[in-house]
Amino acid sequence: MTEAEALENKQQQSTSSNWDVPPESAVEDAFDTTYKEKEGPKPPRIIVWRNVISMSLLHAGAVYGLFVIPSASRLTLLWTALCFFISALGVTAGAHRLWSHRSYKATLPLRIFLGVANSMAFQNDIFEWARDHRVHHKYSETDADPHNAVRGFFFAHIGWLLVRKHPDVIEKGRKLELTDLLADKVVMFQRKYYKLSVLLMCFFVPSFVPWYLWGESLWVAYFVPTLLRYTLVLNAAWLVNSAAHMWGNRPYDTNINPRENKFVTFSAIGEGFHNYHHTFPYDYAASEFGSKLNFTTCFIDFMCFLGLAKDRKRVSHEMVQARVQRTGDGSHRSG
Ligand code: ST9
Ligand code: ZN
Ligand code: ZN
Repeated sequence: MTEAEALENKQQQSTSSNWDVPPESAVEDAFDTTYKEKEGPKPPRIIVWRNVISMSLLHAGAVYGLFVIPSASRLTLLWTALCFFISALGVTAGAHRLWSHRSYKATLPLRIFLGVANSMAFQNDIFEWARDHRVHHKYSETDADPHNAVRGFFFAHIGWLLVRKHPDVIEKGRKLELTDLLADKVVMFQRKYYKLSVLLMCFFVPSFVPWYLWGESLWVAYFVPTLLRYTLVLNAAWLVNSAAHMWGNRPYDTNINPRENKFVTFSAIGEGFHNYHHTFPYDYAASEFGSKLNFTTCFIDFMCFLGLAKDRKRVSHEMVQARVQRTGDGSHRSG
């Protein structure tokens, strides 16, 4: 089976109505080879000072949080780790693999959990996140890519959130087919109540629980499980856009920038196999190696075991091998 046929198969897969999952034909994550950047001078960079100030304060708070760690109780540290993993899963298993790529199907209870976890991560609402991410895949490393890594590490990492978007991002984004997201009640509910849900899940709950349940000081609870944890999850996600688009091998496709980056894989709970992911964006494991070094894939597998998820899409070994031979950089262990 050729890749094109496989893609077509994927798009033709039907959804069963009792799962309340909209059709997948809407997912647009394949690279658009027809797009050409406009010639002439680039539009001016317009700095959004409100974001510069809030991101600076957040990072200053997180650095202070590092110094507060010794005063935190063991339970608070465990809670911090739990909040890290829950919010990270809201991004990786939720906004990314489920809602951006539709690489598996999830029942309503799981989608509600992922929606709540996603608000804990405060990385824009699911609809906006998935729309930006689909434009990222479709127009990678061009003006229409929200975090175009050709503009350097800083821009791809955080800079893109500190300036107005390139007009092509918005123009191309508006042409995307997003009906699956619009038809998803969890996505739309989270979008409607986004600010409130972020206040509650990203700031209030992580601070309140340690104070109320085991008498942690509010000061520690605010700086460690809340600000420090939030900043760590943000930076772990941003590393996928920056480091994993710049450093590492390209065993699957040497024509694209995304790379296999072990450090990012570790910090972003399984999202650093980025050369593979951009080559086969519909694979639920976002890696050739299934659940190996991939906490997010383990989580999705466990959800399937519990009957809360199903229809995980995978790329066959033969197809991966063919691609490695055809476009890989030779670093694949079988290459
Ligand atoms: C954050 C996001 O951090 C992080 C994303 C990370 C992604 C990583 C991906 C990697 C792979 C997955 C791995 C996950 C790993 C996770 C590991 C975890 C351990 N298409 O936005 P505006 C429209 S967020 C179509 O204001 P400006 C928009 O609808 C952090 N339309 O643009 C609006 O229309 P209308 C917290 C689009 O003015 C209009 O354009 N959040 C698109 O240029 C204006 O929209 C923040 O810090 C599109 N793509 O401002 C907030 N985009 O007027 C940051 C926009 O009709 N955001 N539109 O309503 C902002 O403040 C602003 O968006 C801005 C740009 C200043 C950046
Ligand atoms: Zn990418
Ligand atoms: Zn992706």
